Parts: sequence; C-alpha cells; structure tokens
Amino acid sequence: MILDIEQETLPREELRELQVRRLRATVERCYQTVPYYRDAMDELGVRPNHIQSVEDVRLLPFTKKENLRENYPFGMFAVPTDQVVRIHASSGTTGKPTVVGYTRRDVRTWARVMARSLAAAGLRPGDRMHNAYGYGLFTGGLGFHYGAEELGVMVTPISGGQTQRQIMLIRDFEPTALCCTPSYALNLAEAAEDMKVDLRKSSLKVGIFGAEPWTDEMRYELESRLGIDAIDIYGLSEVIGPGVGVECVEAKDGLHVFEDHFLIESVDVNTGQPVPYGESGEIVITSLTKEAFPVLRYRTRDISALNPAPCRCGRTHVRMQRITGRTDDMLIIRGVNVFPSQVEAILMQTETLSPFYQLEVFRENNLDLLTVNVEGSPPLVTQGRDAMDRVAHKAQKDIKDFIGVTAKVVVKATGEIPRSEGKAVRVVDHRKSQNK
Ligand code: DLL
Repeated sequence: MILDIEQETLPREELRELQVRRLRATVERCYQTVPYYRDAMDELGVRPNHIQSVEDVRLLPFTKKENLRENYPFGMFAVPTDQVVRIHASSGTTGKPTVVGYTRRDVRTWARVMARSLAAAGLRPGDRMHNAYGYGLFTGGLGFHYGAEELGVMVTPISGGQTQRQIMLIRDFEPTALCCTPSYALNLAEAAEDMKVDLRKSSLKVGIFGAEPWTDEMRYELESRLGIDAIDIYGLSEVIGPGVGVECVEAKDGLHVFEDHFLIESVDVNTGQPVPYGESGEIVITSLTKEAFPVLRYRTRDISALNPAPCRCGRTHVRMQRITGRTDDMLIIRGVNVFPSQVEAILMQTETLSPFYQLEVFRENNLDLLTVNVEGSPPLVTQGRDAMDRVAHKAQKDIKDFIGVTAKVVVKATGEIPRSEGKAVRVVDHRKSQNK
C-alpha cells in the first residue's frame, strides 16, 4: 500500500470540499494573525467570510517575494515565535534572505509530503537514500532527510561536495536512491566515470532531482549514465521546501501537486488572470495546512502549465508540467525571450557536445549579446579546435532555427565549465557590472 494514496486518489469533488475547508481556515488565520495579510485584504475589501469556494481564492491579494522581504525576519509568521521550532532561509543573492518558519506540526506535515514524494518516486520502507542535497538553511537536505525517515528509508546525510568520497560511499552503502540537484548528479556521474566506477552497475535505481530547472534531454542523459529512473521533484522554501509536487515513476509525465496541502493556480505573468489548462503561466500557490508561515497566492515566478487529466498511476491530483524556468531567469536577447532550459535542450541533442554549459550575457552598443559556453565531448576535444568550431557553428545555427535567438557558441575543452555542487549557475550576466 502506497503511503496516503487515499488522499492522492480522492475524487475531485471530495478534494475540492477538503480544499475549501482548509482554505477558509488558512485565510482566517492569516487575517487574524499577520498584519501584512490583514492590510492587503482590507485594501481589496476582502474578508475571510467572502471565501465560499475554491475559486474564491482569486479574490485574495497576491503575495510577492518583496512582501516577504519587507517583513524580514519574522514579520510574516502567523504564530508567536515560541511555537516555531525550525527556520530555513532562501539564499538572498541580493539583499536580505527570505526567512520561513515551521511549527512542530508543520515539520510533520513537511515530512509527510516528502515521504509521499519519495513513495511516488517508487521508494518503499527498506530502501536506502544517498542524500546529497545541501543541509543547512537550504530546505533540500533536511526536507529529504525527514521524508526518508518518515517513510522508513535509511538515509546517508552526506550533503553536497567531496564528490569522490560520495562515489565511495555509494559503492559501500549501496543506496537505492540518489537525491541531489540534476546538475550535481551529472557532476557525480562524471566523477564516477573518471574513477572508473560504473554507477550503472551500482545499487542505485532511482534519482530524485530538483531545485533547479532541467530538461527531458538531461533526464535521458542522467538515466543512461547512472542506470536509474530520474524523477523530477519541485518545491520552494516559501511554500514548504521540496515536496510540493513530484513525478510518479509510473508516468514520469508532469509533477503531481499535493493538492490536499497546496492550492495551485497558473496565471498570466502580466495580468494576473488565470490561464487555461495546458497553457504556460506563472505558478501561484496558497498553502492550505501551514501554521507558522502560511502563504496566500504566492507568486513563485516559476513558469509551467497545469494538466488535470487523470494519470495512469491513479492519482487524481493535478499535474504541473516540468518548470521551463523562472520569470527572472528569462533572458530577452534583442527582443526574443529565451530560457536557459531551451538552450540546454538544443545543446544536449548535439551528440558531440557534453552536458556542461553556461550562458553569458553582455551589453554592447545597447544590444544584449548571448554567449553559450559548452564543453565538447572528449572525442570532439581530441580532434582539435577546427572540429570544435565546426560543432559550435552548427549549434549556433540550431539555436537560431529553433529558438530564434542569435547567440555565439563557444565549444570549450573538458573541465572548463565550473562543476555544480548544488544549484548550477546557468547564467552569468555581465550587464549589471557593465552598467556601473
Ligand atoms: O529549491 C526546494 C527544493 C529542494 C526543491 C530540493 C526540490 C528539491 P528554494 O531554494 O527556495 O527551494 O528554491 C525554489 O527553485 O521557485 C524554482 O525556481 C526552483 N525549483 C525547485 N524545484 C524545481 C524543479 C528549493 N523541479 C526555486 N524544476 C523554485 C525547476 C525548480 N525549478
């Protein structure tokens, strides 16, 4: 029996009833205990009792990252701090980080949705997890850790880094699941190959990868180099951490959102209006069961489409398409919108290129210029510069043909692109420093 499968296969009408009950309680709690939410609702003239159906969520104000920052550190908490047993924070590269808090019950809820995520990915009690997500303020490490313990999975809390040692521990402890960012999984695959360790013959059977955008092309690469099923998992600190949605191992076709805990919408980035099923929009999430840090209509900046079609695994929860990228990672190069993941898909279809890449953006004579740095495959690199330039030229043409953007492609030697230990840095934007 799969953990909580009754919750995940509820008929939609019953799920809606559960959601509206929980939504009303959450809105009431926000209104009564968080001055920010009360003010924002008062401004729109919305009262908690206006929420009568799930669709009424649209009456509520959006919450943005800036609103959380303005209330740094604990201003958005809906319980006194003596009831908060854990905090996490998202890495603020600019300015202050966003701090999120959990009550004891929140920690249990999170462990439960993470255990359910692992179960959807095919893990069962008795499995073993190599957990290379970072431990600390980042939610990845501890989120997976508590989920594994909740499910009854033995966890190696290795965190990120010390890559060669990780390979040794995978060989010795025989984990069945590898959990880390997809870019770190690739780093591990390469390190194992360098050490002449064939991970395809190891105990690993599944990889549960997330925390950054990745493509189906990257999935095939990881599956074939590691001999596993690669499963996508989504989440964000502001909403709970990992465990908001996950692919099922049966279909690997969209991430089931745990709708009994999270109400999900997809809206037009500019107008905030809902977009129809199947169309891309910005994902907006309202927490339904959180105590310490409830969120109302949080604008995630993540772009995806929702699919309500029943899934072959039997779950009735809506599926979210793999995230294309974040609104703030979208580059606009001479008027053409481009996400790094689109470039990734094209590079990875070129056999002579390796999956290690990084984009650079410059500004010259008021024009944005995109350079795509990518490593050649080892056989290409041994053929020398001319061969590498020919491949670069072809990739440049493919990028122009398929994405419509003019980019300069530079094929580099092995090891020239920095290896990731957590979330990969896909874009180096020189425009800001050039403006100074
Ligand atoms: O990255 C939580 C997490 C940890 C998810 C481990 C999955 C695995 P944050 O650091 O707050 O939390 O970053 C959240 O990461 O808004 C997305 O932009 C991105 N992200 C997370 N999962 C995916 C994914 C964690 N599967 C931000 N695909 C989110 C694409 C993802 N982007």
